[in-house]
Amino acid sequence: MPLRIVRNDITKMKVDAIVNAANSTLLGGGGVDGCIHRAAGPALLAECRTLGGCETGNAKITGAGNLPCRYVIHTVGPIWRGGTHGEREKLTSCYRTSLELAREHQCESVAFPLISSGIYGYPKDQALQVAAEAISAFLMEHEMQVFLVIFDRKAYQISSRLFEDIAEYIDDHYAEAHTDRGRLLMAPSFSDTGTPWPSYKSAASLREALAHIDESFSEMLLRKINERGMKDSECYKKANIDRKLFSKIRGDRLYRPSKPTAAAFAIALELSLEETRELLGKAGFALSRSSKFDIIIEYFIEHGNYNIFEINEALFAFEQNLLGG
Ligand code: AR6
Repeated sequence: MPLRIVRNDITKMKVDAIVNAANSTLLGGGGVDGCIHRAAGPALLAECRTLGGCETGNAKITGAGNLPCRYVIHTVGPIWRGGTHGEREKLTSCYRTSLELAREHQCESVAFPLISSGIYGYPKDQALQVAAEAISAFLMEHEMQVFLVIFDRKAYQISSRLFEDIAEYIDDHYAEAHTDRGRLLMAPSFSDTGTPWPSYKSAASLREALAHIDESFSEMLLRKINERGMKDSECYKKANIDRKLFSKIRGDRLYRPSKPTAAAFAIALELSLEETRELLGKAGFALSRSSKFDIIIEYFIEHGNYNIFEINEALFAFEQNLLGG
């Protein structure tokens, strides 16, 4: 999965490069900077001394001392001063220049902390949004495995309005699924093959479904990609799926994806709820209102928001599996 949000201590990440949220002297400090220098040992500071500092929004690369990665990329995030001093542009630039530096050094995997969101005071929800946007823009152009490492789940927030809105949506739909009426409405129906049978709103969509009754998940996926005039790469990147997994699905008519993979393609293809149910059904899954994961997916589709990184932020906040491979 090209962008993954994980909870970990960044010094433990086994990737080609980790990124340090440094200050302009590059001579160490508190927060993640302190953790990285402590874990790397004195060789890192010795190499940093030769770099002559670094400007805000820029990045420099060194070896990694005793860390399990090969490189440390030091970037200097902006100090938050109310958001009107070009903070967003500078923070975006930190991610972009760090990723470019990683690519120049043939790194295939990179881990970032949430730059500027600690001592530098950038509001965490906004810092996360900038990070996800900047990384996903880069991943539309390049192949790389990128991790966004969140140290402490409590320190992690999606915007509180979005959180409350989703929480409310979950409450409403959970309640619906647990009343008798809701239960009847939600009772899954199955076809002969045991595949959940989606409901069709119109005769046309039923005809359309019958025409593709023998279609497998991978065939349906490839057909939808064609119908939308998308390139394969555009689709798997939007789905946050790596090329290898996509090739496997493409080459195996009967490939059975996991639910997060199947749902990720539904989001990449911007399918309606009905079409999403149909695609998931091809992989043997249903969208149920007894599952938070499913309700969150439904929430975003209903709101016409197909940004997989935003959806993953919300899934992460509600402690659910993330979309992708
Ligand atoms: N692994 C992953 N994330 C971490 C770790 C860790 N081990 N430790 C902290 N974080 P900060 P900044 C998170 O303050 O805001 C230093 O003194 C932390 O929870 O490290 O860019 C530098 O020298 C937060 O979400 O960096 C600069 O002077 C995020 O990392 C200044 O701090 C960034 O917090 C830079 O401030």
